[in-house]
Amino acid sequence: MVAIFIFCEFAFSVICLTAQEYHFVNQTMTWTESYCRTYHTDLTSIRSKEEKSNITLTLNGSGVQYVWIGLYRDPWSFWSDNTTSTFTNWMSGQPSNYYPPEDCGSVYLKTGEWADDDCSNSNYVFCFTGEVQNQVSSSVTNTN
Ligand SMILES: [Ca+2]
Repeated sequence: MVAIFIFCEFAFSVICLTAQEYHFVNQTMTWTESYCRTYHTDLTSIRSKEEKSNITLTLNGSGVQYVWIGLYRDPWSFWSDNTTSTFTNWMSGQPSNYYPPEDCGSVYLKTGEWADDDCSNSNYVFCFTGEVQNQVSSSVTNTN
């Protein structure tokens, strides 16, 4: 499943920066497996309501519940592609660190809301292809 969206920045004028392709990977894996970096660019970031909508719409009706996204605890403000944003969309009660460590972020597709989860759990993954800055290490250490 592939979807392509154009992202625009609204500053003094509208500048469309990059086209991103989203790729839903129809197999489950841990957050730290580097599938997205091997075959695409990285796990996807969700830095705005528009990105959230694009992703939930892409997978609408797929029956998938949770997918890994490029969110990790450090301290939940950076994405694995090294972008950052003030946009957050946590599920009520999350991040919970319920089974410590829950250092990786997933999105619940029915609502588009986020939950922290154990990085070694298996989830479907959502990759993107596009421009990146410096990627962070794909290994996550417990910072508690
Ligand atoms: Ca949690």
